[in-house]
Amino acid sequence: MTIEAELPGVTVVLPCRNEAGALPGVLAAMPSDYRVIVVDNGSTDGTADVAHAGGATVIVESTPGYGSAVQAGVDACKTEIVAVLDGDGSMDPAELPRLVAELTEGVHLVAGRRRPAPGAWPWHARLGNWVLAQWLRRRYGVPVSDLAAMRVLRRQALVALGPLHPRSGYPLALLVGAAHAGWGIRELDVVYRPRTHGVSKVSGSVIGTVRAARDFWSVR
Ligand SMILES: Nc1nc2c(ncn2[C@@H]2O[C@H](COP(=O)(O)OP(=O)(O)O)[C@@H](O)[C@H]2O)c(=O)[nH]1
Ligand SMILES: [Mg+2]
Repeated sequence: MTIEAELPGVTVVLPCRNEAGALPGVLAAMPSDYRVIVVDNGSTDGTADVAHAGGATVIVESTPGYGSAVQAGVDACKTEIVAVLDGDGSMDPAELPRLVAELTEGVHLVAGRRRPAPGAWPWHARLGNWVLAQWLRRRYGVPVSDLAAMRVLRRQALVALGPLHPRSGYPLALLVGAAHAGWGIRELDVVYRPRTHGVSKVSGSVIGTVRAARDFWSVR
């Protein structure tokens, strides 16, 4: 078996499609000792330039979808710890150190449980998320009440799960994989605000939620 060279510290993966407006605020709130990888997927608004200007490493992933973007970012990480959150300003990177601190012995994943501010989370997306989290609890005993859009993980454990899902099924596939692998999982509250700029690509509309639900369904 090859022993991978692994750096200490945290790399944050930000999947971004057309997040040029929100990204400067997200990057400005990042803990200064964290590395940041922005994974762009065909943005047309200069997201990659904004990410470069903000000091992030930029990766261009050709396969569209949230899961493909996250996977590409994780593949490029070299640090012991990987964090993933949205690049739309809805989550606060300043909360990451608190999650990282919970990644103690035997814990592989610290999952953010979104505590929404008014207007942050459309009812259909929130309901779908709740139903799936209940299903995960009952079927696999995964101790979460949110599908953990913001998460902190041990990189080697994540890589060992292999490819998960190319689109919106990724967060659910991750938790199912984590259950099969017997990961230690902790859940902590995180704030969830309305995105600061731009428009939702996933669950902001009913049609987007239906698409996401179809992806989730394919994970079971
Ligand atoms: N690179 C990439 N990022 C994506 C894609 N779809 C969504 N994202 C990003 O994933 C994050 C969550 O998407 P968002 O549109 O906010 O979904 P919502 O929170 O469910 O409304 C944001 O940072 C998006 O820019 C994609 O196909 N490629
Ligand atoms: Mg969002």
